[in-house]
Amino acid sequence: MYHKLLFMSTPMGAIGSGLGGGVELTLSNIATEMLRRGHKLEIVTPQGSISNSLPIKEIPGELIQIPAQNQSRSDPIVLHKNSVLANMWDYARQVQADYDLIVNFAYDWLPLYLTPFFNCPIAHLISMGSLTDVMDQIIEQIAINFPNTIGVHSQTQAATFTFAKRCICLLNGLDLSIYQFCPKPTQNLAWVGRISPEKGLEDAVAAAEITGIPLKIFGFKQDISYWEKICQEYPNAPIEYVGFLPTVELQKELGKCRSLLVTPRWIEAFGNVAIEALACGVPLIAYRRGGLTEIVQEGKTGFLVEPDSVQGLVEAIKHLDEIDRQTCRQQAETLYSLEAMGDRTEEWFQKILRN
Ligand code: HBI
Repeated sequence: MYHKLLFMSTPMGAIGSGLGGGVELTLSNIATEMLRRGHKLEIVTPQGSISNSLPIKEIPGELIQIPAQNQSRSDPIVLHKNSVLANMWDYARQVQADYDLIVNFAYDWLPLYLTPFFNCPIAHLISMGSLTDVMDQIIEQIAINFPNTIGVHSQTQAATFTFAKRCICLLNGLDLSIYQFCPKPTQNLAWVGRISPEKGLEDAVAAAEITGIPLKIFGFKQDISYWEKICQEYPNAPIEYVGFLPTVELQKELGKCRSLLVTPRWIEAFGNVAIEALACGVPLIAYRRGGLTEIVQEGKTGFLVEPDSVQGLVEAIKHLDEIDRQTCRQQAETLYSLEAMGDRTEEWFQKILRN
């Protein structure tokens, strides 16, 4: 049974710009797998997107959607003039008759509000936990009136919403063929992510200073003053800022590390960098917070640590030799391959189309 799918990307940035965060990777991976399975598909995305083989439809408009994670709970919805989000959904309205299912990847109010106005069914893959009252309300309304159409990445993320039991949990998936298993690591620890306060980098740096084990830092320096504050606070920490690397280069460097430290201050819906590390055979040391609590298999593929406890990180580092790196790769192959994610996603789509 083949479907005609219309994927609606995030308005945060053109595909390939990196501005769309984890959603860019998620959308591209699901699209690749759906095409491989024989489904027809088009991706609607802001102008300026680059995408090797994926069929994209670029839409003009202002990329000025406020990042939802920067809003406070009571913030109202803001839609600017010539919003690319509004333009993308006007295009979807015009072509909806050519598709069996529309899949929304944006964490925005408009696609959810428009759902009852469309004839074509719409699936929403929600990329973050509960952030604002107005988003919670509209997601709940759709979850109730359009059963099975709300997808999430983890039970912990779903649990941030009052309607958790109405959410379909999809985990996430990667193209494992671009992640090479590395059996023999160097001594280095790794930290990967946007360098921004909610990612808690300072704790990983503190652990490197205490243990004296070098820490390689990968990621986009989003908040320069935050980075400079860390350097002033830990002048002797053995850290090296590698920079933002594209996936193929990142996995090569990450794979050589003894462990990935994951130190989020906020509830990460999932943990894309964590499954990238597992795919390379790299054990995880992560705060017991958010989606990571469902990824780390305690004592087998890593250790979960008391949130915000640097001492906990230091303690876990001492036990790294107990972890078999092959087991880490195995978990990625069992749970996070494109095949496994494709099965979960296809099943979700069928469930909606059977409604
Ligand atoms: N904020 N308003 C808004 N819309 C999005 O689609 C969105 C966002 N913030 C972050 C984000 N998407 C992606 O980076 C996700 O990967 C989290």
